[in-house]
Amino acid sequence: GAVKSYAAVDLGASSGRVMVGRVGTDSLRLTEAHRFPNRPVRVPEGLRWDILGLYRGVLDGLRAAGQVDSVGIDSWAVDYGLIDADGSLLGNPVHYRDARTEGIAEKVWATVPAPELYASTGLQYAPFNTLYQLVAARSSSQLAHAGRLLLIPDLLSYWLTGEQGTELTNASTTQLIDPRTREWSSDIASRLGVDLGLFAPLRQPGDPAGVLRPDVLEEIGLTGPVPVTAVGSHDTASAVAAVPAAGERFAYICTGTWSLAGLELAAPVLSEESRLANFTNELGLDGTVRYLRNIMGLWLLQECVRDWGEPELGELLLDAAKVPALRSVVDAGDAAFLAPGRMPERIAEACRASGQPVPASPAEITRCILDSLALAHRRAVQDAQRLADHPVDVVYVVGGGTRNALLCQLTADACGLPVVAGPTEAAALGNVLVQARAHGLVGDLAGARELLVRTQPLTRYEPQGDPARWREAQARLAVG
Ligand code: LFR
Repeated sequence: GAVKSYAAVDLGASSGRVMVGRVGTDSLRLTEAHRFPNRPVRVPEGLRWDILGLYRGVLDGLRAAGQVDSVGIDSWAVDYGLIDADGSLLGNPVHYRDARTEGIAEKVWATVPAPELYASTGLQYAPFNTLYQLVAARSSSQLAHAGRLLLIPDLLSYWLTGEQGTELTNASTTQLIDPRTREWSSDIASRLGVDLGLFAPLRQPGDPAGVLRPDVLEEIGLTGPVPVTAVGSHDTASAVAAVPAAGERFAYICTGTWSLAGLELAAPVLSEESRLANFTNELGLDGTVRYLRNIMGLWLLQECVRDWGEPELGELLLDAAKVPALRSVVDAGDAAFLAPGRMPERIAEACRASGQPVPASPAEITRCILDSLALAHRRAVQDAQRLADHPVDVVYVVGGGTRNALLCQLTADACGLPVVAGPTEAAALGNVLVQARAHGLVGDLAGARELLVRTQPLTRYEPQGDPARWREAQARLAVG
């Protein structure tokens, strides 16, 4: 049958890429057209995204991708650009790790108590949820001059097409959407002084999102019309769409800068117990809910590697594998690790504070991070099953962490469940599959996942060792 080509723009916190997916009725091949670093910049007012550099990377990538049948864009969540009455971007989008939201949540909860906010929006507490960012910016002159707010993928899509929209899966990370109705929560917004008129109309994954503008086509050397298709524009929504699972009894962990660990559910879990366990209900494809917990993820290691002057990662992991297991662990869910800088010292301090041996060498610190991540994966997978009353038999690991065999094996050991690892470029694949589906090439979500199982290399890890060791390590941390 016919093979179509889709460009998937996938922007992560440390790099962006443009991938080309070639999809037929029984084939799926992904190749990389262009990869570029994403380096945030600290200016006097705070930490900012280099959005023009990212847009340049997108254009370079689309040029390298060549003629395609459609383009889809996904990125990290919660962040946005403000647009003035002339249609121009106001300032540089603020990075979610910027300090401006410190102390804001307490202000918000004084107006809408935290339990009520959770029952209405289903989002776990994270200082950077768009709602808190908007409240932090309430009296800024940029917000006063803004006519429109576009989330990062929607902003890039606007620059490419001239059309504005708000894609639903990413909108669900603003803390302004009700996960039961999948519509804006106007009551929460009005009580907190957030103008929902800033947002462009909601779009569903699969909706058309315009065509590349003539000047864009000319710049990248393509022939129009080239449509842009709304995908699960939150990278985690795209990654979950590409979990190669069958049935319902599975957990997933999307690994990268973050580890997002949880379940795919048919309805949100909004109980007070769930809020206290800090689980989030983000929206997925086809009416699904991504019930998951944010864990600091490989950010902990990325920041250490930066601090150590970028040593070779493969060697570091080999050395870490030789360090005795579970000597010291930290709480990889702790928001204390959110900000950049001094990561090896902060990890060592956390070990000292909990009375454990203090890791010193890069190999020891790396081992501590991987053990801690596996432990946090275990806790999230166990808590999610209990809170959602949804048992699982297998854990799927997708994303960048699938390259880290030690992390995959430790996750299997910690969870006491088999881990199936792959695909690595899950977000890009989910992005491609939603475009292919919008054009009638693949069936429903289950059909798309079957295609992944048939076409993508997957690695299975069986749980090993004594699970009691993980229980004991968990007991050393004050949490859970
Ligand atoms: C992962 C991710 C997470 C989100 C975090 C911040 O890339 O999108 O899902 O919580 O980045 O936006």
